[in-house]
Amino acid sequence: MKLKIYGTGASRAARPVWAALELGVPFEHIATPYQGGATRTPAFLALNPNGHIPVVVDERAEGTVIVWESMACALYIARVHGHADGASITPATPREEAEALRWSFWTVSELEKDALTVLMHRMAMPEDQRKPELADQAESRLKVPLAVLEKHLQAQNAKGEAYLAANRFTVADVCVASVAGWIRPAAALLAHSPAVSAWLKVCLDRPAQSQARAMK
Ligand SMILES: N[C@@H](CCC(=O)N[C@@H](CS)C(=O)NCC(=O)O)C(=O)O
Repeated sequence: MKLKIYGTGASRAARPVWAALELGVPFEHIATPYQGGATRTPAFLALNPNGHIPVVVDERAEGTVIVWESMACALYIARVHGHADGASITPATPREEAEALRWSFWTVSELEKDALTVLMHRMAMPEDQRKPELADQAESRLKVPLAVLEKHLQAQNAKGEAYLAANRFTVADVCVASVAGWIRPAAALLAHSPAVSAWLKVCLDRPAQSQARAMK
């Protein structure tokens, strides 16, 4: 198959997989766990010298394209394998493109680190290794970006648009919701952002999201 996605569902690889599933693009999933050395083999490091998943490999007539960085992978799949028809997750106008780019970059710079701390220290790590004080500090910092996201979604809702970039689910929502979902263990924090909470639930309830997360 011409499009391959390396990774596992319980990782950042869920982002490009989610995008591909939303588009109905055929792809081969190369199951690659992030633990146990699979991302440190010479063959894998030739694909991504950082030794991280996900990696997207796209065999094209003009040559092989390799993409790493999960947000870039999801945006690439939407742009190159989707159709800018105003119906799919692919941005269809310059404004939608700008929203997808800015919210994806914003997510990795403003949200991801603290969201991951919340996930790890409230839920994912074994209880005896969690440090609740780290989660408390992360939640306190997250109030600032969550207020920014809340304000944007409120403005979108006031315009009759239910999603980040348009009045339809786009790759912008894939990129942001896949990280914002990590904050769900901080229910009290999310309760202060009703538009974010409602939007997040709608995004994460999409069948392609659970399908992506369930991939080995
Ligand atoms: N900024 C990168 C981070 C990738 C990353 O850290 N992936 C983790 C899994 S979620 C990984 O591969 N860890 C294995 C390792 O670092 O050895 C991205 O968004 O793709």
